[in-house]
Amino acid sequence: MKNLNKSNFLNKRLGFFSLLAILFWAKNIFAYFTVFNLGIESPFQYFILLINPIATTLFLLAISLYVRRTKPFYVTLMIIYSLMSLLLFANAVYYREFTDFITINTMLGAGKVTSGLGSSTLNLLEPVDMVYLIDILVIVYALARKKIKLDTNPIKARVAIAFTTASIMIFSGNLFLAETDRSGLLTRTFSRDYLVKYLGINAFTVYDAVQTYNTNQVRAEASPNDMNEVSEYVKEHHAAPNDEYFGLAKGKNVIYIHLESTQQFLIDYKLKDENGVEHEVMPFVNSLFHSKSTFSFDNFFHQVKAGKTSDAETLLETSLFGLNQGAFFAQLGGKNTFEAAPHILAQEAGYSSAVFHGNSKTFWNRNETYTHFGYENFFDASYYDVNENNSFQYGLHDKPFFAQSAQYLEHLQQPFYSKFIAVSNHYPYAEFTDDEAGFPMANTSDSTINGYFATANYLDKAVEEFFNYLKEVGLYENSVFVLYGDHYGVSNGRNKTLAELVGKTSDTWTDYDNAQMQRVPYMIHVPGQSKGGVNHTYGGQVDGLPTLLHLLGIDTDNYIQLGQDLFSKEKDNLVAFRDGSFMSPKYTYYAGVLYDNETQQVAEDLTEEELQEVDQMHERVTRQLEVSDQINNGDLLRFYTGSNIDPVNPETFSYKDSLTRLQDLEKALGDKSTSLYSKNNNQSTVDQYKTQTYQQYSPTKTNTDDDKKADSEPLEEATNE
Ligand code: GP9
Ligand code: MN
Repeated sequence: MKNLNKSNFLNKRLGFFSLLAILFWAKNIFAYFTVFNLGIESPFQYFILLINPIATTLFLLAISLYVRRTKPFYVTLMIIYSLMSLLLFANAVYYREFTDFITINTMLGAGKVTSGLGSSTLNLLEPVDMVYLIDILVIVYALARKKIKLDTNPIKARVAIAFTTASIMIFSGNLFLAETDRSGLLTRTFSRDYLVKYLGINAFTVYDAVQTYNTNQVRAEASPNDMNEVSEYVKEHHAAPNDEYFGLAKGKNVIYIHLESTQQFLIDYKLKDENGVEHEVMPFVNSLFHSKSTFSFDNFFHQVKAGKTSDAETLLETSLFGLNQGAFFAQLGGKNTFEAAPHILAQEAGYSSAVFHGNSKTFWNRNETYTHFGYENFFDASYYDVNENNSFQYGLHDKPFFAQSAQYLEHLQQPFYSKFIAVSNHYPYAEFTDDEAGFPMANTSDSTINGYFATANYLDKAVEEFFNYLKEVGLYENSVFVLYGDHYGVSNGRNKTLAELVGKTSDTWTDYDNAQMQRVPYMIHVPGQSKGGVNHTYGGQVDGLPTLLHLLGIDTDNYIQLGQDLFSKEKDNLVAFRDGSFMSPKYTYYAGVLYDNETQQVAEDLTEEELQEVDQMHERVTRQLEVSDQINNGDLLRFYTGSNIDPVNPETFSYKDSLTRLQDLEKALGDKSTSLYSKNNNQSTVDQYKTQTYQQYSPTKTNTDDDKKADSEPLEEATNE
C-alpha cells in the first residue's frame, strides 16, 4: 500500500519534480562533504551550506512547471536536471584536481593550459563521480519503461508561479543569512570558495557569468587609441630617477614582507599595561625603521578599497590602483594583461619569482591573478602544514608560516623576487592563548582594538625570526627587503575609541584624524647601505614599484606606471586615496571636507590662489584615478607595445608541484644553479631556522620560557571589516 502511494506520487508531475529536487539537493550536499573544501567554521555556516542548494534548484527546475504539454514538460525538466547535474559533476572533477571552481572563462577555454584542462580530463575521473550522473540514466530508464508514468495533467499556472516566488524568497533569505555571516559577499567577492559556501554552485556560476559579461563588454569597447591617451598621461606624470639612488640595490634578491593591517602609528609605539609599564609593540620592525640601512617613509599612505590586501598587492606590484568598487583581483586579475614586478624583473634582469602565503590560493583569486602578474611560483596553504592549532580563518599563523617557507625559499634560483604575505595581525585580532599570549591587551571598550597590539607584536617576532634565519644562511646580505603595511588595522568606526591611545581625545577626533590614520609603514632595507633614514616625502602604495625598480637599476620610462619614484626630485607630494580624497603636506581632503594640516581644522577663508591650488590637486588626483580605471577596465595594456618586453603568458605558469619543479631545475643547472640549497652543497638550511613560542607575559611575575604548542582562540568571522 505504502509502495503504491509512493509510486502514485512519482507518477504525478509535482511528485516527480520533488524527487528530482531532493535528489539534486542530496548530490549537492554529497559533493560539499566529499570533494569541496569550503572551510566551514561554525554551526551557522553548516546550516547555510545545507540550505544553499535549495533556492536555485527550485528556481531552475520550476521553469519546467510552466510547460503544459506532457512530453515537453518531462523533457524540459530532465534537460534542466541534467545540465545542473553536469555542472556539479564537472566542478567535482575539476575541484579535486585544481581545488577551485569552474568559471565561465575556464569553460570558454581561456586559460586552458593554466588550469591544466588539457587532454588529460578523462584521467581525472573517478568511479565515485558517477554519483552525479548515474541517477539520470536510471530515471530516463524508469520513464522509458513506464516504471514512472507520465502525468498528462498540467501544473496550474499559479502553482508554478508559487514555486518560482518561493524560490526567490528562499534565495533572499539565504543571501541575508550569508551577508550576516560575511558582509560584502557579493560586492567584495573574496573568493569563489566563499560564494559556493554561502550561495551554492548554481548561484556562483550565474554570478560569475554576469561579472564576465560585464567586464567583457567594457573590454570589447576599448581600443588601442585609448592606450595612446593613457600613454601620454603616463609620460607627463613620470618622475625621473634620482642618480644618487638609482641602481643602489642592483642584482639583489627582493624580499617583500607584507605587514598585515599594520599602521604607521604602531611604529615606535609603546603600549602601557595595567601597571603602567610600557611595552614596545614592534621592536624589531622599529629597529629596521631607524636603521641607517633602511629608507623609511613616515608620510606613506595606503590607497586600497574593498580589495584590501589584494588592492595593496595591485598597487605595489603594478603601480595601478584597485577598483573603486569590489576587488580588482577577483574581477579582473585573472583576465587582464599586466606589466607587473615579477614579469618586469624576469624579463629585464633574469629574476625568478615566488609568493608565499598560508591561506587558500583562491582567496582574492590570487591563483589566477598571479599567473597574470608573471609569478613563477605560488606557495599557498596546500604547501604548508596548517592545522587547528597553528592557524585561524585567514590561514597559517606568521611564525610557522615564515618558518615553513624556508624549505621552498632555499630552492629559488637567485636573484629572486619574492613576497611573504603574513596574516596573523588581521581583524579580529583575537587573543592568543598559551605560549603565544605574550603581550598585554589594551584596555579600551573595544576588544578589536585591545587585541591589535598583541597580534602586531606577534608579527614583529615572526619577522625577526625570519631575518635571523636569513642572516644565518647568508641570504640577508644579498637581498633587499621591502616591508609595507597594506591598510588600516583599526577601522574609522573604531578610531574614536583608539583616540586616547594615540594621544588624542574622542571628542575632538574628526575625519582629519581618520585621514592621517591611513598612514602605513613603508621601508626599504638594503643591507650594507648607510644612506638610509626617515624620509618625509608624501607618497602611497602606487609609488612603490617605480621606487623599487629604480633602486634595482631598472628604468621605468617605458612602463605604464601611475606612481612616482619616492626618491625622485620630481616627486609630486600628493597622495590620491581610492575614493578621490587626497593628502598633501599642506591639505587633507577627506569625506568631502578640506582640512588645513597646520591647524588640523576645516580649511576656511582660502585665498584665490590657495583655492586654485586645491582645485588643481583635486584634478590631478581625479585624473590619476580615471587613468587607472581606464587601463584596468579596458584591459588597455594588451594594446601596449612600448615597453619592449615580451607580454606575459599566464598559461606558462602552474602552481602545482612547485618544489619538484624547482629541484629539477637545480639538477638541470648543476654547477650553475644559484639557489641557496645548491650554494649550500645541496644541503637543506631548514634546520637553521629557529622559531620560539612566546615568553609568557605577565605584568607581575617575571617571564618564563616554555615550549608548548602555539594555540589560538576560536575566532568569529569578520563581519564588518
Ligand atoms: C587573506 C589575507 C587577508 O588571504 O591576505 O586579506 P584582507 O582581508 O586583509 O584583505
Ligand atoms: Mn590585509
